[in-house]
Amino acid sequence: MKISLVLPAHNEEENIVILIPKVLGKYKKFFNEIIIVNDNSTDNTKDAALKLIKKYGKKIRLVNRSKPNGVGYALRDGIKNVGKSSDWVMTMDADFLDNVDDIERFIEKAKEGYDGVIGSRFLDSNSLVKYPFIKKISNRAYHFLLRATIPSLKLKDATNNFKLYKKEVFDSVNIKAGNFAANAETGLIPIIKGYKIVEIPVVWKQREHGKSTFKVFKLAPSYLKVYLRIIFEMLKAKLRV
Ligand SMILES: Nc1nc2c(ncn2[C@@H]2O[C@H](COP(=O)(O)OP(=O)(O)OP(=O)(O)O)[C@@H](O)[C@H]2O)c(=O)[nH]1
Ligand SMILES: [Mg+2]
Repeated sequence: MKISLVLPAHNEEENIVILIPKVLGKYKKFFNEIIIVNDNSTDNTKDAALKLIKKYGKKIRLVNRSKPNGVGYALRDGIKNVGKSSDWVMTMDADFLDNVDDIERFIEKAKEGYDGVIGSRFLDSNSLVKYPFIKKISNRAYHFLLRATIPSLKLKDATNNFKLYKKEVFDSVNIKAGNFAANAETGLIPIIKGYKIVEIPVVWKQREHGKSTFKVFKLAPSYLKVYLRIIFEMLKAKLRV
C-alpha cells in the first residue's frame, strides 16, 4: 500500500510543523509523499513547508495555488498532483494533530478489502471535543436530509475531511465545489458510483493553533448544491440501467 497524503493548508504554519513529523515518524513506510497545498497563506506556511522539504526531501511536496482560495480547489489540485507510484490517497485537515494515531486503523480497515475508509465523528458519542453547536446542528440536518431522501446512503458522516481512498476513487469524484462542500462530494459521490466505503470512528477536536475559516451560513448553499448533484448523478445512473 503506497499512500499520498494531501493536506490543504491555509495559514497552517504552526500545525504542519507538528503534523508532518508526527505522520512520518510513525508511518514513513506507508506514505510515499505528503502534498501540502498552500493557498495564499499570509503566515509562514510556505517557508515552513520549504523547511520540511529540506528535512525530509522528496517525501514532501508543496503545491502553491493562487486565487481563488478554497479547500475544494486545494483538494482537487492536491489529488491531481499525486505521484503515479501511489495507489491510495489520504486527505486530512492540517490541524488534525490528535488524529495521527487514527491512521493505523484506516490502514487496517482498508486492507480488509474496502475501496475507501472515512473517519466519522458521529459513530461514537465521545468523538466531539468542543465542536461548535451550530456546526453540529447543520451537519446533522444535512445528513438527515440525505438519509431521508436517499435511503441507500447510510453514512453517518460523509463530510469529514479525513478519508483514505484508492486513488481511482478520488479520481472518480471530479470535485466541483471550490470550498468546504468538496468534502461532501468526496464522501457521497463514491457511494453513488458503487464503491465499497466504510466508516470508522475518529475524534474531532477544536483547533489549538491558527484560525477556522469555516462559515456555516455562507457555505449552506454550496452543500445544497452538492445534494442536488447527488440526486442528478443517481438519476443519470438509473437512466443508464
Ligand atoms: N489550501 C487551502 N486550505 C484551506 C482553505 N481554507 C481552509 N483550508 C484548510 O482546510 C482545512 C480545514 O479548515 P479549518 O479552518 O480547520 O475548518 P474546520 O475544521 O471546519 O474548523 P476548525 O478546525 O474549527 O478551524 C485546514 O487544513 C485548513 O488549512 C483554503 O482556502 N485553501
Ligand atoms: Mg479544522
